[in-house]
Amino acid sequence: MERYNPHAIEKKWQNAWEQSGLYRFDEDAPGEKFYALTMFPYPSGNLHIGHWYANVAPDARARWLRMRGYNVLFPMGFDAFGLPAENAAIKNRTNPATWTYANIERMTGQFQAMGTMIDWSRQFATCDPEYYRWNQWFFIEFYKRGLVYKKGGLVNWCPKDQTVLANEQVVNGHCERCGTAVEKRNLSQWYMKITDYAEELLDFSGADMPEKVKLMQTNWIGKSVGAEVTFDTPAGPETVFTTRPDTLMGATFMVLAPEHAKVADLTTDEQRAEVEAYVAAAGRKTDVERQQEGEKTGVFTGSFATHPITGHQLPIWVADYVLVTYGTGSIMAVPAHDERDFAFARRFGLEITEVIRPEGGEPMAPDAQEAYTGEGVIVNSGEFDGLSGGKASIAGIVEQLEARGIAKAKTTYRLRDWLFARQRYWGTPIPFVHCPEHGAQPVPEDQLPVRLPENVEFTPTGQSPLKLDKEWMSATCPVCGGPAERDTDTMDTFVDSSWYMYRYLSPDYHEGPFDPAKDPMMPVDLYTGGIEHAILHLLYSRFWVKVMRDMGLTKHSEPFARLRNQGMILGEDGEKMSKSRGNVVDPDDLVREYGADTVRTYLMFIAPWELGGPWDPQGINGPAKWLSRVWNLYFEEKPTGPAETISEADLRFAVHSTLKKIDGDFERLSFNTIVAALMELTNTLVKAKRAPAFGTPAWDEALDIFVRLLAPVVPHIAEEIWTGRGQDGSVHTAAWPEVDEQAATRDTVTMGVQVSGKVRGQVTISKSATQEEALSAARAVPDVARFMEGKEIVKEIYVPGRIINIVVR
Ligand code: ANZ
Repeated sequence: MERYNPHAIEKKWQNAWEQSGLYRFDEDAPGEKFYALTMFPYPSGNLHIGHWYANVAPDARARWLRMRGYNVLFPMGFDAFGLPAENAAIKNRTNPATWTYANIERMTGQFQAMGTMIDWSRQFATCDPEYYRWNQWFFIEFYKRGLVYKKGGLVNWCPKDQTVLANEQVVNGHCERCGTAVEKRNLSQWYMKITDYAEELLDFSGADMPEKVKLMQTNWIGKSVGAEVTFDTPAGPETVFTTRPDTLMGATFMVLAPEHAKVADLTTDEQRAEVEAYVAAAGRKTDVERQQEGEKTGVFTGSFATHPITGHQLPIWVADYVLVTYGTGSIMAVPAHDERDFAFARRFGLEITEVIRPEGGEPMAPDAQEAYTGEGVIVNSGEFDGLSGGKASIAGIVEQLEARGIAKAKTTYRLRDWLFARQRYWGTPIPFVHCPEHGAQPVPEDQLPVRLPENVEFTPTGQSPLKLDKEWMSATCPVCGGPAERDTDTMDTFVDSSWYMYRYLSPDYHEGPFDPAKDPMMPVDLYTGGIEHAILHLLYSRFWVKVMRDMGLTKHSEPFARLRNQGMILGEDGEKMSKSRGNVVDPDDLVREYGADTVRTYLMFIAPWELGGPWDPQGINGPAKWLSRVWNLYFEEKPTGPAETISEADLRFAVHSTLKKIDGDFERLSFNTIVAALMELTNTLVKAKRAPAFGTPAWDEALDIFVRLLAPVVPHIAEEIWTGRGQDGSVHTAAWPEVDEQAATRDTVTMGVQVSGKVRGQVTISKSATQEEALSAARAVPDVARFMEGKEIVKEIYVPGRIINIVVR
């Protein structure tokens, strides 16, 4: 008999599957459709262990569904635009396209070595002109719908990447990609009006996503319900946004953001030098510095605002704790009930007026150390006194203020419009031309795609590299036919992943981004990937699909019906794998040493899939040995050794209860327990070879079922066993076995018996045993009896199916 040698079988089967088109998806094939998708990788050049971890388990699950009769689409592509390609190309003096396509080829080979059931006939890269042409088409369609606009203003600028960034790409004031502190620049930029969909994006009823992901998106959208209140100022009426209109009578001063348009007008001559210095200093600070909880800073403008109810004169200050990008960029400060205002008032000796008092509480002490932010009764507020105040009761207050024309109900969102343009080379060119006569005009559809020029110097300068290709830049105005200039910005690369799930449905379709006849394949039934995409990618793609729906392109409102996140495989040291830490595990090396099936098994077994965990270099030996045992089970002569007592019923119980468990585990995406169950069943089968069950119909059934159970997890060895047994076709198109419920259940249960908390023996009892039956059977177990000898029983605990504990003294 030959020993298990993965290298002799894996390549062979991969080639055979490829040749027979085994994994080609055919929408006309029978079976309920199922669209399983794993987030596509960036073509960095190498599939690392994290890619394997992310792909292997969903691949196994897609295979399981297919064997259960679903018609499964499981495609893959490459998210190919972006800065790394550009940076690598600069470093290696090549073109980003050359670098990217070479990487794609290499990584496709690595995916194939994994033995996945990916349908490669549908593969595309987002840098293919046939793909990005539809980004351009969408951009123009969105523009026609009023969802794309160009606007000047302060934007986030990464000085290292030399490009603007969307708010979503700024993490705690730093560039999400390179970690450089982000600056603000005043630039005119293209935006996408995602804020039109803010409210709908808060509705997750059509998207089953982990709570954490929903929460992160909800916080990012940041809905605040409150009111707008207008104050008169010497520079005209100024409206503030407040979530606490119930505290209006406690407003004792007003604060403007340093960038607020009225600052210059409101600043008196005496205050001008101080205010200008402050505004300039604030402009030099990064957002991180401004958001830091330090001592509050600010300056008085010299002007006053008029309180809309009392007519009191409130001093107007400028302070950088007020953000120009939120609400109206100005606030009414209520120091008694807002912590930031309180700190500010204490620092600058401003008035503090209590207007909310806890039910039955004492008045706020003059030397109070903090603001009171809770609920209570309104005080010091004239006609409003005695009403309840606090976040919960603002609706009633707003109504009253509205009736008196003082406030207007207002809902504000933290979400900003999506800054869409980048001043870099490797992205989709914005399909607009600028005509001196007719301004910005979309490129006519029949001229799409506007292709990236190939020979440009793309070292970042802060200006788009496309500006350097004068020939490329010259165009004609679609309105007057006169000379015009192409827009030289490229799109944010998040556009590419916003609708790619539709492209897989008809990757060669030329009449539109996808063939509308394939729309019923959507939404993706199960989308899997990393939690790092919880906000940007998911929010953008959810937005995109809602617009597609409103355009009449799709019937769906959500791209992903169900989302699940895998965890991360860390280095042996528990740290994130990285070249600089020297803790990177290379899957290619592992495949060379152990074969893909072993690596697949280990990655499914190593940890609960959604948690991940540290790599254990010893751990892979277990799966390697297991597969050898599996191999021997089928291909080795009947072994000699002490006889076992496994009966036909025992064997059928083991097989069918395992099958049932595995079905449940696949359903719940509990992959490590699937491998554990397969290993346990292997032990039983190996023993059964030396037991009365051997050679019976139950034995044949066991071997026939077991090879099918192996197929999703270890596709190569399963295929080899399948053919080795002389079975027809491929195991991967074989039917998944049906659970025989009767065989899968047993009315007995084997439980450990504890004496004073330590397990001393085992007892097999009827599941319907009474407490007394269970305990007397337990006491009769010889090892248990031994530990009870000469002792007094103080307590006996029996939890059916779980615990038997006899406490002695
Ligand atoms: C008066 C007030 C009284 C407020 C009080 C709070 C408590 P969220 O919940 O995050 O939406 N605010 C408004 N615009 C701001 C800006 N541009 N920069 C900094 N702060 C701003 O916060 C809304 C509250 O944050 C608003 O309600 C306003 O202060 C402040 F006892 O108005 B409040």
